[in-house]
Amino acid sequence: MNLDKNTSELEAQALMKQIDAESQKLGIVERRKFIKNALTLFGGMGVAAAAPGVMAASSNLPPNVPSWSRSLGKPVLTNPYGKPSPFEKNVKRRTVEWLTPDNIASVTFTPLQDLKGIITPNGLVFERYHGGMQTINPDEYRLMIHGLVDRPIIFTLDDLKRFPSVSEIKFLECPANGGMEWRGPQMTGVQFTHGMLSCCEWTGVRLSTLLAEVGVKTKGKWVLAEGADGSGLARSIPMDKALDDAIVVYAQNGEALRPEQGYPVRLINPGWEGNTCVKWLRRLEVGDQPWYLREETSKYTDLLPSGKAREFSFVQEGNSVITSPSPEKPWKKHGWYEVEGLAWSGRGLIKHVDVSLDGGVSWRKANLKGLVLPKALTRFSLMVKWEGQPLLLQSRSIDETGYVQPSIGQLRKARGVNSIYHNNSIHSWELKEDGSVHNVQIT
Ligand SMILES: Nc1nc2c(c(=O)[nH]1)N[C@H]1C(S)=C(S)[C@@H](COP(=O)(O)O)O[C@H]1N2
Ligand SMILES: [Mo]
Repeated sequence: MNLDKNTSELEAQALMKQIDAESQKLGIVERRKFIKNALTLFGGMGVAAAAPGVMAASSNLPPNVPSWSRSLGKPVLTNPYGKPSPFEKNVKRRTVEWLTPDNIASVTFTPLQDLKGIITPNGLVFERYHGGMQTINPDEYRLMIHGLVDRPIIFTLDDLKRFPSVSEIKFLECPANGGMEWRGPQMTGVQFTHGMLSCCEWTGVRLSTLLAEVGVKTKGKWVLAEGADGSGLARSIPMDKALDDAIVVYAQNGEALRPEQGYPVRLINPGWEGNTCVKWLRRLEVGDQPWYLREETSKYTDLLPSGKAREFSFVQEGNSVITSPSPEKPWKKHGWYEVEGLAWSGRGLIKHVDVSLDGGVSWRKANLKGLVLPKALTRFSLMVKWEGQPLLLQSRSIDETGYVQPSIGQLRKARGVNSIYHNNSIHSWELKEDGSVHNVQIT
């Protein structure tokens, strides 16, 4: 798989021009020449990645005063909507070309290896579409609530924003996360083994608030949530969940939902399968039974060895993964390193994370860093001194219900290998003597 075709020739030329102009301003002719030569040298093979390094290698390192300390910077409003440094362009969503037949009913993965803390920046939240991304005019947006209710209603976006709002940090995970690993290690990086995962601060109205407004009839036991995109994705949510912590969301990490995440309104069912978190939410219909019993719609189930299917596996069970080191983040020198990763449970708080360096023979307790919140990503870390010995790295989470993350062997015993969904098994990385990291499985 070709992960990165770095920067194109054009971009490299633009970068060079910029460096040229800046150098001229400073009268740094020598450096400019040097860069020009270097660029020709590196031509066509990842030029931009080389250029910044080349710059640094010239006159910007101590004891010299770097160019950026001797010139004025760009004015305010250079980027009216800010964006990351051009040197961070490798931090991006990625697809796996062979995974889906087209790129409309498809998925991109979050670069977990590059993130810090627990919040996923909006531009890096993984995307999952059944019928592509839609861009909806908020003036033409409506949410209809009907079915077994006393006062069916159609809300505008402004109407929704007048209700008391909540803001909560919750993870969102597609149940297919890790699904390619049921039969054996397959994906080449943590972005692909675990990147159908994000964690945002979501703001919106509790679904319970809206349901109180319309008045649910006593026979109303299920809520059908339907999306406005062409896929018409619809999921039936049990009334208990709808009245518990479900949120009708219009903001994400402080700003309006991104189109990728269902602008202007989506449903968030904290801790539950991502597919229940219907984007571009158009309609909520209260019924007395799950929707698929009334009409054909697709269902998310797990095919078991017995030939039977497990259904209503709504909760994303306790999980964890080491994000550094990882195939994308090898170790390059001997000495101290911080092993870091993420743990999460759809049942609530992460209580405890263990890290093993020897494939699960012995375990050490990891630290939980920063915010530890229910149904949110939780960051763990452990300092490790590496002297070049090979390691078999694993992490194992325990949540507040006492649920211990299972091994892939335990999970296969219970579910076989025909499932796509709900592989929350302990993940293993093999760190070799050269510091490179590889996806392996230990049962
Ligand atoms: N309307 C609609 N909602 C949808 C989908 C979709 O295709 N259409 N995909 C679902 C699936 S399968 C997942 S995993 C999550 C992904 O949310 P994200 O794209 O914000 O990461 O959205 C869910 N909601
Ligand atoms: Mo999904």
